[in-house]
Amino acid sequence: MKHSFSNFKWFLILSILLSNFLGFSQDYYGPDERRKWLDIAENNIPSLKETIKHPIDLVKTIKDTNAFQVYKTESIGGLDDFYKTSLKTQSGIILDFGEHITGQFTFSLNTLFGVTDAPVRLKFTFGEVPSEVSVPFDPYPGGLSRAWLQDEIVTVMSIPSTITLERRLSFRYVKVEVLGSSPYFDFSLTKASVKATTSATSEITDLSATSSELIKKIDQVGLNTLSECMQTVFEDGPKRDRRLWIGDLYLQALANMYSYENHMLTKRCLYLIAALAQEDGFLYSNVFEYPSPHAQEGSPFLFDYAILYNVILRDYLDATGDTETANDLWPVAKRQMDHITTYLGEDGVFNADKAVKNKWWLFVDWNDQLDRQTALQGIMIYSMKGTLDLAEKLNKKSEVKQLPKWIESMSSGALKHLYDKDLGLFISGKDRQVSYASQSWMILADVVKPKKARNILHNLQDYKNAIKPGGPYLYHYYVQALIDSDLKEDARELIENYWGGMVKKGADTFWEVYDPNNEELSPYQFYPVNSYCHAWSCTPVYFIRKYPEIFQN
Ligand code: RAM
Repeated sequence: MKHSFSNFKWFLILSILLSNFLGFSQDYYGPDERRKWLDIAENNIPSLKETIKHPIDLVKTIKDTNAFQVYKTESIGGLDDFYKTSLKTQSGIILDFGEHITGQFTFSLNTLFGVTDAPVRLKFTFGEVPSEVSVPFDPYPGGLSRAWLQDEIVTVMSIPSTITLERRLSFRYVKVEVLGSSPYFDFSLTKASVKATTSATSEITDLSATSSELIKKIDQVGLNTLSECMQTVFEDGPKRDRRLWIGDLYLQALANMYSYENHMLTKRCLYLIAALAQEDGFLYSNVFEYPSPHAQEGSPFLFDYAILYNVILRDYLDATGDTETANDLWPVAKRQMDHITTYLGEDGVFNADKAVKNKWWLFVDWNDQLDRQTALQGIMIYSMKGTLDLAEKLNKKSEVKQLPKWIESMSSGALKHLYDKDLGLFISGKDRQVSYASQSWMILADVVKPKKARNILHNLQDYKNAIKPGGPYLYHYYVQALIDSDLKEDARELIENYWGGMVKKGADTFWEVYDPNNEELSPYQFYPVNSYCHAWSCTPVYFIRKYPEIFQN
């Protein structure tokens, strides 16, 4: 008996060694656990509310240097006549649905005279903003797939007919062009509609009557943004990338907590991300639902998103009291902490260069000039604190005994090596760069107390060459840092100026990228492919509703 047990032991050791040697790695969570998580994710797919929407106007776009991206729309009226008039004579016309919509587009054609002796070829171009139905897409200079742009060519073989485009679309405007038709008959477009979908179904409470008109508008546009992104997952953008990203989820879940309260959707997303983790247990930054749930395998490991997962889980637990889910997913949160020390120096400072050299993606923001070291240091401390809090709530502190020590060494490391006393600012990287990202994350990580944080933020505002946020994702964290430092007035002004700036430029939903001084800014070298209804931009909803004393007075 003894003999066979020791044989078995040797067999086990040898097979582990062999599998390591041959490069077979083990699945960190195991297939059964993953299956269970996927099943839970599936059981929590929300049913989508469907609403039929119709165009409300006909418009044309005109160039105007004062308009957002130099294009604005102008009503040309006559929608009723449009449906009765030859489409051939109206090619290029734009239908305006009056609001941002996500859903499936249906249209009908009818003959006006003659016999349909040939197919009809139509092109529909869908735009979230006027520029998308104005700027030619080709030759396409963008860095992402050309196919994200929403232009669809349809060949209609017989008339009358009603056709629904297969692709789900996200837009307010649709341009209709006739690319081919027969001279022997004529036809009109008699109907156009969209079956709009969302999983944001609950009633929203009104803001207090003392709220300014601008704040009410910002809140509404934020709600539109969030509800459009709420489909069967929290999508980052219903036009693009139509998938679940951890960073976007974090901010959507916050806004959702103070508005639609669809916690089931958050739960589904948390399970989905967990089930689709890398084999070594660390998380992929983004996952897709179709054709079957899968992660973007092969994409670089996005460290800041992976560790923010833990904070989402903690917040979810706080909002729902659902300890079953939190306990279920605790191993995932715990595992994310194992990378804290991977590139941590003896001095308690994160070695960002080394991480990047080893192909980690440090995101933080889209601004290319940003040195990400100090921001990451802050995010690491922030997420360790969130994890510790989660552990406490689940009675699992003993499983993360290392965290208090790391928090302490990274906080003092930051103050010692990343804080410039003369400037009164945190610096980042070998060029000692000063940025909004570094200050915001250090403050959110509570490395400095509010009084010092206030000074830092004042110094930052006075510092001419500080690297500014490249988009709404980082602006969110900056606003939170202002609030945490008791700079409430500044926080309100920022929401009013930045998000309010989009509103004033006609936003129906908030944009993925927005630089007031460069409206054609795009991380993808072609601004029409930007997403103009983007998850991470919806957070004024969270701020306005969480802090009524700041925003609703
Ligand atoms: C883009 C998307 C997404 C974001 C990532 C990092 O592809 O805008 O929302 O999370 O970048």
